[in-house]
Amino acid sequence: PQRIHLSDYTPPAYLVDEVHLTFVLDPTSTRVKSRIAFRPNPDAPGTFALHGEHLDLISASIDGEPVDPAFTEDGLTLSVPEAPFIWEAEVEISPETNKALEGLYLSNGMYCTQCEAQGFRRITYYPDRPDVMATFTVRIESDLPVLLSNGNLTGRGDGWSEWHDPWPKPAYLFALVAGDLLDVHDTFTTASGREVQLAVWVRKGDEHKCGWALNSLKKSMAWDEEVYGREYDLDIFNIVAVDDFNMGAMENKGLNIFNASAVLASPDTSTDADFERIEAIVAHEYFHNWTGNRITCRDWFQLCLKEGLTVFRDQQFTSDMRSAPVKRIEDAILLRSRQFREDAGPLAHPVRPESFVEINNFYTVTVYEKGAELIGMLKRLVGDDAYYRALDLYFDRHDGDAATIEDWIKVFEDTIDGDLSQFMLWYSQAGTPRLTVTETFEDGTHEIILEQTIPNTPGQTNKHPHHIPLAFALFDPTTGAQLGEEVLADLTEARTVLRHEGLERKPVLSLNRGFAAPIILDTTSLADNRLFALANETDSFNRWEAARSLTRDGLISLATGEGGPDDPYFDALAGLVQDDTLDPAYRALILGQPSQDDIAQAIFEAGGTPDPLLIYRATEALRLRVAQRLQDILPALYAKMQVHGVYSPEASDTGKRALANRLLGLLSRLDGGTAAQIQFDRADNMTNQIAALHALLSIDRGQTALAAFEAQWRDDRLVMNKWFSAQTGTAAPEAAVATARTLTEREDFDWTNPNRFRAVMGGLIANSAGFHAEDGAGYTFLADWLLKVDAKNPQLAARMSAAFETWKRYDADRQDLIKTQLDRILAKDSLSRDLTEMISRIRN
Ligand code: B3K
Ligand code: ZN
Repeated sequence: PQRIHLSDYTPPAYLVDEVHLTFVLDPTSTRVKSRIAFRPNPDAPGTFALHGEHLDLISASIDGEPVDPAFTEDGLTLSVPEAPFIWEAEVEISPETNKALEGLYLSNGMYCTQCEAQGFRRITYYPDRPDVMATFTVRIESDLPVLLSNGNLTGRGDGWSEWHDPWPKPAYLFALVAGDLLDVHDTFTTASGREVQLAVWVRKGDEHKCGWALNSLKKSMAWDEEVYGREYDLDIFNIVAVDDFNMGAMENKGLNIFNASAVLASPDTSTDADFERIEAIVAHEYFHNWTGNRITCRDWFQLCLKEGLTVFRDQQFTSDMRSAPVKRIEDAILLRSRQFREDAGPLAHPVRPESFVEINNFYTVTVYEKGAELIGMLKRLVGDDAYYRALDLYFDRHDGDAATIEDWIKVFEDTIDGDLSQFMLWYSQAGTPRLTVTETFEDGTHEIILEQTIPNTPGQTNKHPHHIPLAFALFDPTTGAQLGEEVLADLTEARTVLRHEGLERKPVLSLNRGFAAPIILDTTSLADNRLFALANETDSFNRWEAARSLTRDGLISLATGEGGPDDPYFDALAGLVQDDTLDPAYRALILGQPSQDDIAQAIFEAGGTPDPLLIYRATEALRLRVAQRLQDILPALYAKMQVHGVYSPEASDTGKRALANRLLGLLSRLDGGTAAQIQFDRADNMTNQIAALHALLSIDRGQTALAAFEAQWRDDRLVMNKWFSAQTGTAAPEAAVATARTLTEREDFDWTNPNRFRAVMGGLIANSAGFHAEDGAGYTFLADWLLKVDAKNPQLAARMSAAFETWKRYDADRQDLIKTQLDRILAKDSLSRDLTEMISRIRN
């Protein structure tokens, strides 16, 4: 397969003004007629070529004259007039047999599309690249009652409908849906008075699960007007729920298509976390209308232009809807466990990659989450006021463009009249920067010496220092009071010294407040500050961080055969958890443990070899010790955190349930599951039901509840996914692979449904000690499934294969076992481009 390089970019040789498509839908022989107005690009003359894959070309003509194109590896080519012309073609495709879930496919009798990044070429011949933008007119013919496409409805009759999207768009934003659907609708009036028809389209029976998504959509629309001054630009906004979908959702212009799990919500079937996730994904896709659709990407290397910015915007939105400190901690947990891990392993790549074989492999936590962190840092560096002025300029200057990261940074440079070339390195250098901190104190002068290094990553060595905005504060060691205001230091050198004079005592440092820079702080020298921070820290992130860091060190100590945390740690935890001035959601986070995988990474980074089983035992042992220390207060606090009355997914009740359920997990270590069983039996919402089930399963008392849960929910696919993942996720290490195998043998384990496959396999992978079982059974099991799934759905297989990215952390035996599986996968004939690229990168 061919490797594509950013440096090889050339503009399109032919531009498109208008696209007309007619679909005559049929499960195995859908006909797609296209009528496309092309014109030569005066700035970039070249040959005419169209992308196309898995298409059966029936006929083609130019300006009405039949033509006979030459087929190429990824489409066709043909000599064409040096003047505007009309290309017409008819192709046949088979949605029913398309299990890759890319292009046009059938999901439970419903037609739908997924075109990002390069799925449109599976629908018809087209210049399938984001810098070719055109208006689309679409006619759909089918007996199905609901026929949808992008833009506004322009006509409809028996067995057909017609749509026109006035906004020029790249093909990846094209969408079509046809099915027996119902809509739940509402309206939104924009700031300038335009009334927009909003609808969520679902199967019969799911109507009662649409309210939350609709409400989230309205909140998003209002928020984007208020905060970014962005109004919606069509008369209709449709959301469709689809059962089989490779990711969360897709921002197609005016017709967002969602994984059913990212849109359907009701208290008895969805957890608080589901509600929060749905709110955020609805917002994310809606926000793409400006950051992604109105301004799109010139090429796929610029993916972070739309994704990093849109993630940042949805994070801001969630912070405003809920608790900003809690959201920041949640984001940091995700970033550190997933993105830092990616950055530290064989799959590390810059936020703007320089080359790829399969672009779908680059929809990563680095592009998305680290991409969002870069926006956050930019905002810190220039200040809020300049940030929003820069964004106004961006929307103004680039509306209708397919833009680049250079365009984006230029907008900021012009706004602040400054030079951000060093900041640009964040987009091109992979790897998480490490900041080593040392301090000196002499004659009232305190020095903080900060040394910055960026580790080598595949293909990249000898990196330049980054421009890091580092927020810090000093505290008085005796009074515990903060000394002066928080300061933002601009680190641009490999070594920086921050000096403070005239101090009576050596101050206590609080660094990288708010986790404003996505870096690893080497805090060995600050370890003594953590109990102080738990008591005195004024930055909510760093206070949580102190607890987190103590918990992590306690687990490492236990996992490496030492004694674990001391009394002061447990005392501090007990104090915090009972502190009613703290948000319950925050207290729940304080009680949380890093994942076993995080501990493995930490041990590896400290030069050790992690033993998954010992780490598992350490997490269990620490939970028990925390439970014992909190023994006297657990029942009362658990009772106090119960929420009575009508269920609400808003932050305040959610926080109480989060704390209550965290306490329940601890309680069940002491009472053998009595409280958890009572909660399970009485639960009137999914949050409490599934938390109780998890608590019971974790202490191996879950069989009765498991059966009851299945009997209650066997007909609800989304709820049953929770049932599947709960089992693989909580199984004891020695039973995990067998549990997963048994589940995959069930009738209702339909692995062509990505949600179901991820439920079982994702649960197993998260169960570190189970997946990394000494005999290698977890590795063989995953490899078997990757091979099987890859033959139908390469994206799904490729994504799951990242579970192997950490293999070099482990002992020689485990490494050998994994290597054997990686080589076995690579040896398979007709492996997809997706999985070949992933496994080869991991193997190196
Ligand atoms: N833009 C889509 C992701 C497309 C993934 C293609 N493999 C969803 C999102 O980020 O909003
Ligand atoms: Zn996105």
